Amino acid sequence: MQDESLFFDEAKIFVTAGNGGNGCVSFRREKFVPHGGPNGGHGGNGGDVILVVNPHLNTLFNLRKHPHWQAERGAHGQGSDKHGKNGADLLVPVPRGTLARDAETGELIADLVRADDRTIVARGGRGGRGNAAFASSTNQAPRWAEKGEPGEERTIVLELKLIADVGIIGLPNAGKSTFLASITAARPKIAAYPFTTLAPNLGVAIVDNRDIVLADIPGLIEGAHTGTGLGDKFLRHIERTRVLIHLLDGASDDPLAAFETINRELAQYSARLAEKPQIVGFNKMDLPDAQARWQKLQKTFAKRKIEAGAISGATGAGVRDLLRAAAQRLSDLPRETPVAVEEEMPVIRPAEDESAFVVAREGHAFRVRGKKVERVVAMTNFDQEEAILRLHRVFKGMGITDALTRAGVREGDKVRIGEVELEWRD
Ligand SMILES: Nc1nc2c(ncn2[C@@H]2O[C@H](COP(=O)(O)OP(=O)(O)O)[C@@H](O)[C@H]2O)c(=O)[nH]1
Ligand SMILES: [Mg+2]
Repeated sequence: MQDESLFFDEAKIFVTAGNGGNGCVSFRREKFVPHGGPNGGHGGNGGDVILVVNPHLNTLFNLRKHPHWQAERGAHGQGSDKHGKNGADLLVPVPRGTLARDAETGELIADLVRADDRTIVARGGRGGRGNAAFASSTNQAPRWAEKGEPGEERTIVLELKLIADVGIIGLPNAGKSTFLASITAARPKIAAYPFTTLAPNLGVAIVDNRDIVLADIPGLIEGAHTGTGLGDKFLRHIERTRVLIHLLDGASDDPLAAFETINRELAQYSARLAEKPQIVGFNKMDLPDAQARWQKLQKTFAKRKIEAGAISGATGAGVRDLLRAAAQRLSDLPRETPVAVEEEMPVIRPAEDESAFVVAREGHAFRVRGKKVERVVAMTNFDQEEAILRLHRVFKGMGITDALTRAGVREGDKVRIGEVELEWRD
């Protein structure tokens, strides 16, 4: 799908944390001791999947190419109290400015801004305990062990919001790309990718010993806020810039109308975009047409108290002054203006009651849902009779047996918990 690949600032990845290793059932074997004590070791914990900022990355392109990430599982426990090794965590590198959301719920998981920011997106399963852990005064030789807990699985949508100080906006042909190319020391790294022109290009300019990151934001046209020309994808990129340089094609028929068209799009997308400080760059002043129009428009901008400068991206005339003005605006802003995605208030959830559960009918069967009960079942080895007996005790203790009885469960009915289907016995 060509269409899809136009944007590498969005990626969907599938992450699977490592399963916990199984606990081991084993008994000591000593000379002259007929029944040694239990010595089955624990399984190792599964590795987590962790998103980590790598400041050298500019895009999510690699993640689109490699969407599947699976961390190592924990090793199984062994006899002689040998615990399984923990599975290694899996680090998934992402560029600065990556937002991660749960694909199912849309919940914001992380906003990775600084170099080395990291967040766990899928937790490895806990290792199952070996039978040594279950020895008690009433059962000195338990013949069961826990299975490892399954690692979390999740689908995650990543969005890249660029972190640029200055956004360069303007209608197509205003001269944005030329302007960025003329001022920036480094050519953007993403140039090698074939669809570069549709992605915001980043560049760094040095103004009075200060690095300013600029983004050329293409795709703004009339109707952009409704998605025309995929403009809404680009508007999103502007959210994090702090100052805008608004370029006008001085050689076009009506630069002022172009100016207003863009500002309308910004305002219709969000009030915050409309309020961002703007400096107008009246471009292509190397052309006589532009020079003639500037005479009139300069006064119009002055009257409206809009800061504007005449420039030529082609010759470089006026460009340093414009950058200096932008740098000035930046330093006028309060230092750490929060430019992140504040419209999403942090979601405060009441602490989840892990042992809560619900019983529901599922056709002729019953389904029990709950975090703890699902975990306990997933960690039960149904080949071990004593493990099943223990599960029954846990069900009783949690009130699940009573709840199922009240719900009308009968001998022989199917009871589903997580991935497991049990046949009910009294
Ligand atoms: N004469 C002149 N042409 C320019 C100037 N800046 C850009 N252009 C030309 O205008 C056209 C559009 O420029 P471009 O940078 O691609 O605009 P963008 O669509 O805003 O990125 C290209 O043909 C450029 O060569 C300038 O300062 N003077
Ligand atoms: Mg361009």
